Amino acid sequence: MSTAVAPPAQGMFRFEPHHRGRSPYLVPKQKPEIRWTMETSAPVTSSPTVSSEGLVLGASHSNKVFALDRDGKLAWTFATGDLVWSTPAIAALGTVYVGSDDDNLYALDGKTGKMIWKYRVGNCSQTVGIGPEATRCDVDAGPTLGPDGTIYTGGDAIYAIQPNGTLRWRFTTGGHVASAPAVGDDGVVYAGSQDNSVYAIAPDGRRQWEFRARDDVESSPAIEEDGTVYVGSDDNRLYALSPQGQLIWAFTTGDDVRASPAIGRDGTLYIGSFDGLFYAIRRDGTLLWAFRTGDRIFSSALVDAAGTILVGSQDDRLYAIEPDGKLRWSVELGGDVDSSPVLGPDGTIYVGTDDGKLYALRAP
Ligand SMILES: [Ca+2]
Ligand SMILES: [Ca+2]
Ligand SMILES: [Ca+2]
Repeated sequence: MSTAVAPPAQGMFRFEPHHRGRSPYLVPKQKPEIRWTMETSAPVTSSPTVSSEGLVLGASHSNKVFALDRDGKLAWTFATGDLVWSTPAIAALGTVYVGSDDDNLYALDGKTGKMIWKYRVGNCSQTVGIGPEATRCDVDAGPTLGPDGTIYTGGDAIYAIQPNGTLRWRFTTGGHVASAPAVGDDGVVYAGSQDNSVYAIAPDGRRQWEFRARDDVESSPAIEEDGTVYVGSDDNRLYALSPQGQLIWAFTTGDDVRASPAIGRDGTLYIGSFDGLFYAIRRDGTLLWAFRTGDRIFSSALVDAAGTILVGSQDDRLYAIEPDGKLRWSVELGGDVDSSPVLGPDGTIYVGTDDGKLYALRAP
């Protein structure tokens, strides 16, 4: 099966389909100051996305998706029918894709925020609110934009949706999928599920392999240049899996690993755990260093162009950590920093917190 290659997407969760978490920009040397905040009145767990024109897209548990210019001026908002955990993705031509706990994947016009289409994921009898049936079809994974523009997300299964809003394939899982699918150069799609498995799915939607962890896999996989797949699990481990689905190694932390790994340009893996530690792990699975934060880490790290790491913690801080594991600076924000930080071209950091705010931070 040949795959057409379109211009790369402008942004998405973990930045690109391999999910390596690498930013082409630099984390500020100096401790940054708050430039502006956007008050959303509900926790911001979703990660911001910056368009190539500098538009900042965010979403929150206020049910809303919003776009701000680089000065924090609101360009548009779009209301969904329930909480938004999903991170907005922006395609090459500017269409914004985002999921909601109302069980829809939305395509929005990036300039106006107007809805182009919505796709109902699954057929849950209760779409909004709390309880197993209300959350089973939540669209909180990614979405991830593949090299040919296909949109991958999760819900009651793993979904591949065409850019025109029609289904390409649906892959059945035994549990909810909160893990944002990663897409390899060969078009193979990898995602985890609350059924404890990691799945590899061929471009035609058929199963290639399944790897069983010992607990939920909510972490989103990352794919290295050599095809190795790295993913965390609630069984406290970070797994390294071969492209054929064989276990290469497992690194054990002290608690759930819900964050997604970042892969440095030298192959070093960076990931936090609910044990409060942030780990740098060599590609052979041995510990390089660990950095202690004051609470659980849900936020997925960013690696900048020079190897500096940026990550949030539920101790309400955003940390910049040097490649050798030493603290560069940390900033206290107003609540758990579960959102994954992103960098703009000018070094501005965007991140959301549980206090309901989206922050723009910049060195003085
Ligand atoms: Ca729902
Ligand atoms: Ca656990
Ligand atoms: Ca906290």
